[in-house]
Amino acid sequence: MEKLIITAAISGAEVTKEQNPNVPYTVEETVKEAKSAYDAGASIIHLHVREDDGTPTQDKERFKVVMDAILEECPDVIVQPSTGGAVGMTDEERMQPTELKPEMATLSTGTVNFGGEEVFINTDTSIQNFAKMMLERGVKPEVEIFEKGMVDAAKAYIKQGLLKEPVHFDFVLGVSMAAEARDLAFLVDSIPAGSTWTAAGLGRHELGLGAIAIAMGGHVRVGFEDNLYFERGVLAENNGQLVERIAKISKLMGREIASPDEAREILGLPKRG
Ligand code: KMH
Ligand code: ZN
Repeated sequence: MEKLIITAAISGAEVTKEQNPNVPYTVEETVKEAKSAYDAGASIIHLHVREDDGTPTQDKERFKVVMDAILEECPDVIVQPSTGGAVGMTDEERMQPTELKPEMATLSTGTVNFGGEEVFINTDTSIQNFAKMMLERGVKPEVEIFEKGMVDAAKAYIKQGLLKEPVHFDFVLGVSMAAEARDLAFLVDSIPAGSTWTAAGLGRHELGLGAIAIAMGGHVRVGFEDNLYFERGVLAENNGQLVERIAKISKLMGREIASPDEAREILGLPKRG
């Protein structure tokens, strides 16, 4: 089977040091987390950045400093900034990191409830603008899917020429849609032939959904954005611990781990210059 691409969502925008003191805020902490994930086998770093006090920001300059520092330590890694940012940010704020022309960035194709009063809003107009800008800037979207309607929306954007095939999807399950094997199977069955996909299970679903994705031939995302625990009641010490565990499971299941350049090839990204 194809090698496994591991994405590490090292920081997130909603998780805090109060929940796990190892959540990175400063540039140094964020680089340390990226390096621990990279050393353990992650080929993609999905990146949110924070101010030193933990406030989420999409500030282009902050992203540049963090991305440059990550690439110093992990020279071949694929850095994938978030364009989701944090709930409540404007589209203009959210789009800023794509000005840096990263190889990839996320793109959510629908609106989703995050619990309580929190709604992650993505209107049709916003999504079209985000997709257009990513096309212009040569940034490959990772299409973030929280439920099946977002796959159908993505297919409409393909038809409109706003998403180029082959599309790479990330199924983030356990937020809106459940994270059962049948949910993942339904989504995988719904995407266009030739697409690639990753699964990210929230919290206690991270491990089980990851193993299912490995068996199905997909790829896996782990990390503090999705899950702060190594096991029930035990906080993860760093992102590397979570990456190392899924890499071990993958190898036991007969799938080797993709290097960043192998991940580029699988995802159809241009070779590094
Ligand atoms: N933090 C959420 C509002 C993404 O990174 O693109 C958005 C999110 C998805 O996490
Ligand atoms: Zn994210």
